[in-house]
Amino acid sequence: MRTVTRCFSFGLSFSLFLLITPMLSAQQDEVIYDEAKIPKFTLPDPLTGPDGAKIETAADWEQKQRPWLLEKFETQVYGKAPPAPEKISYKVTESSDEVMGGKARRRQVAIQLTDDPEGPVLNLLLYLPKSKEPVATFFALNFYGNASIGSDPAVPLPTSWLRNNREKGVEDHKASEKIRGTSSSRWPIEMILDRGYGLATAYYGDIDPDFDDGFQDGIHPYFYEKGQTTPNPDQWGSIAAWAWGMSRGLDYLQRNPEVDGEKVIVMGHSRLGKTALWAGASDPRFAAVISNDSGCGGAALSRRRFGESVKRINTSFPHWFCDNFVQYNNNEDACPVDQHELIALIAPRPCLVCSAEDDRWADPHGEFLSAHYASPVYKLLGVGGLATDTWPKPNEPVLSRLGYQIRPGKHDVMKSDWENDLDFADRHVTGKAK
Ligand code: GTR
Repeated sequence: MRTVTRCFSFGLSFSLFLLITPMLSAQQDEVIYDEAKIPKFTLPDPLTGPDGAKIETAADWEQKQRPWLLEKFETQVYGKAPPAPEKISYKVTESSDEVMGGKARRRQVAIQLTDDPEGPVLNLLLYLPKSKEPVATFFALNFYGNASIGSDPAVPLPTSWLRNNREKGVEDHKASEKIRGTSSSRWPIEMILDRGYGLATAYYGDIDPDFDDGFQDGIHPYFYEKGQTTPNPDQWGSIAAWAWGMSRGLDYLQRNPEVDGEKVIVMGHSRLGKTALWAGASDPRFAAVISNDSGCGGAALSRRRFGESVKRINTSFPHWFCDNFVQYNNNEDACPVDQHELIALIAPRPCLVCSAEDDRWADPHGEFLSAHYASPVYKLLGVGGLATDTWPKPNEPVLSRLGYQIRPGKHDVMKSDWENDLDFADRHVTGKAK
């Protein structure tokens, strides 16, 4: 069996897992919040090929193992996305060089997601520091529309379907003026610009509204074959659609000469952290990847079943992953891959995994272990792995090229998260810091 031939045979913390028992019945649905209750498991080894042979060179990784793993994530976890549309078409809908007291620029761009001019549009908001040179830029999707990230009155309200939310003034799935700035604590725009980076964002619901409607709305129907009404079991769910939409955003960013298209950092929180990881893994044009509290189906190891499990996530959010992923409900060991291999797919590019101490649902320790077990791939590719073997304490970020940080507090994006993200980008993307 692949999972046996590809298993790891090293690592102190991992061997401990092998010793830890009380085995839970595979059927048990109790949420595990205790390391001692994690069932015994064996992780697939990213550096063992499907035939059991060791991957010993960068060339074997790039030519054999990486494509094999990528295909497994495509067909078993997130679902295959279609190729990019043939034409890239976008329209600048608004532009100003006098933002934030004149120190920044703003661009708003409607990106056509399909070749159909009536098809869905990704409304991208881009803030840029005034700079003569193209700037490295963070690209992160948002949960409630571009107007929610700040107080800027020039940013229109989202028009796509939104989850109802009284505090944010969303009723009947439509935004109202009340939404403006309601997510601003997660978006320290001025700090990002002051550090010399651009910030691009777009509403994830522009790509695919985040509810289970059998994939009748959003981007999916535009790619159905004649007679097809829902994606095949190995075709894209919503996470893959959001990631694909990010690639379309990147198509535009790489054409804007104000942006350094070789230095676009994909970042995301929670379900959008899962999305950021998959976007970075599936689209090597992203220069670096940062996941924040991404949890199950993101950075956390599925086989640990700690906090949110594969069954839980597939039950609560049946539209996020491809239908093939459902066969791993209470059956994680049968999956040919685990999430450390998702991070390995990003190698040798910089990747920072971020956790929050109280965010146990997302399994912070499992997020760390994913980075830890992806490390051998970074080392094989000659860039050095995660610079620690032990789970760091909160507020002691390990900003190696494959990095990890945990902070105190809850499931959220905080200013301190962005400070680490910026420090990480300074070191590994722009080289502003060593
Ligand atoms: C939770 C879900 C998590 C995470 C989170 C979020 O309900 O269980 O996997 O994605 O939502 O995106 O906010």
